[in-house]
Amino acid sequence: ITDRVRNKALRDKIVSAEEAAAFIKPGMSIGTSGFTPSGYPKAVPLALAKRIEKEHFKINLWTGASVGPELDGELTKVDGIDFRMPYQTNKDIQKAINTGKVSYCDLDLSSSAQMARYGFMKGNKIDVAIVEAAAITEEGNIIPTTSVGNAPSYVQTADVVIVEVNTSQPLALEGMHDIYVPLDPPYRLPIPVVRPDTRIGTPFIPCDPAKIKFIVGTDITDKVRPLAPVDDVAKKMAGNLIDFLDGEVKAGRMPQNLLPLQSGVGNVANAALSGFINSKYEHLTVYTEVIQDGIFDMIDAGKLDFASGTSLTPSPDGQKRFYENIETYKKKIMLRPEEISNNPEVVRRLGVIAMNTAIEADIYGNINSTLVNGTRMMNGIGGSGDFARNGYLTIFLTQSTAKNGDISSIVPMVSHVDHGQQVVDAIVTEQGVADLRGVCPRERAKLIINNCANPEYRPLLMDYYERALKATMEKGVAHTPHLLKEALSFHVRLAETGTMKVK
Ligand code: 0RQ
Repeated sequence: ITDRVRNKALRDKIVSAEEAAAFIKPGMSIGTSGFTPSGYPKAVPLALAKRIEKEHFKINLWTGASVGPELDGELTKVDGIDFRMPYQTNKDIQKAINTGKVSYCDLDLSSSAQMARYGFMKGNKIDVAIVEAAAITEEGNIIPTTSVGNAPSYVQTADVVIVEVNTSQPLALEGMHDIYVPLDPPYRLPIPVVRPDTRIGTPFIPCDPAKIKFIVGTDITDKVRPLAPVDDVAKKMAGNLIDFLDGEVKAGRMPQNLLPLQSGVGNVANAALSGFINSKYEHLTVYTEVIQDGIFDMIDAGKLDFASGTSLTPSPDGQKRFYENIETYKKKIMLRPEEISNNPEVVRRLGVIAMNTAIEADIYGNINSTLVNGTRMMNGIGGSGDFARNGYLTIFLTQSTAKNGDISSIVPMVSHVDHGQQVVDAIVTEQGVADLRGVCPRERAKLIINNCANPEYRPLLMDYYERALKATMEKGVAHTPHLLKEALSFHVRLAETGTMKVK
């Protein structure tokens, strides 16, 4: 790694992962780079997990979003995490969160960095920032790798910085990043991003070299994950989405090349993006957080002019494709801190088309993205709220059923609300589209049930709605008709019988 540490004086700080991990004390708050299983530190967390296994203590872990198994997985297995924020997807930590072993604070990603800077979080401050780097510059600044996440703010606020220089990450990543940390109130200035490709910051994370206490070399690769193949149901959903956007262009509400696209993470979001590849749209732009395979496909198909995000989140195949063609992709991709990629001000200014995935939606258009049956944490809100609340057009996608049809993704009342009906412009499933703009709740219910619900569940949902309407009309309380004793009956039936279907 010596060549990658360009500041000669800093080379004296190169130590083993074990030596660096030995610095971490029980109860410390650690802020790491990483957003999805990309660009997170690996060697120091693995060494820390080994130490915790022997010495039995806990730390608080603050990241950009989800990270790889070397962090959430290994540290959870040794019971080493007390507090975790702001997003996760690892099965081990999910179990620990849902059994009460880990205190998890699920946050809008755009505000997680400033919460660290404001001193709002447990422990109030970050003791140690651990950041993965492709290189360290002559000045001691840090060149990030496949994600930026919250690393710039964690470096800024931490007392001590540990840099993991990862030689599996190509040096060609240098130049892809645009690092900008806003000033805090009361002197905050406008964030000057006016197009997805506007460059506003530096290609490195500014860092006072005196803060860098240890540098560790590693070649452990990002543990990217495969995506589900785009099946027929997903294709239908993507087709419905494109038809809906076609209508917007025809109606003159959107330009011929649409507006900057944002799409969430996961199988549904990737499938949605796949719809654009064979569409008529050209010169598309993307202003999003995660850059998945679908975006590489759009670049390869010549459909995409530029993509701004905070993280590259390819599948293993996509990762190979990216590394092999990095010089081409680099011209069209920029990675920013998540505070900027997801920034409410910028999302509103650019007029982003926000396309996120729901776990379930209710007949009035409220969306649950985080808690299965209202109690089991899945991943977290991630950036979905940042984009949904500020988008030009806010769309939620979901397949109409889950778990082989035993769960209806459209329910009378969601068991938890992440996105209130006021921000939801449209719901798209493989069945169709409910355009909810300017529509009152009673009309919304009919649109969502008839256009989006699975035919198998439509009669049950309509029966609920009609009885709720009658009962609330009689009392003059029918703005949003509900039968409180039955509102969660689909969920109760699922818990009791294993299916939402009436047997
Ligand atoms: O379960 O994992 O046991 O197979 O949820 O579902 O259909 O594969 O969809 O990968 O797109 O994830 C909402 C979780 C969807 C995700 C969610 C079960 C289903 C399966 C996954 P298994 P799919 P996806 C950008 C923006 C919130 C954060 C966000 C998410 C698993 O998109 O976390 O949008 N979103 N961030 O069987 C019970 C239901 C269900 C259900 C699906 N109604 N009830 N289980 N599942 N619907 C990203 C970031 O911010 C970083």
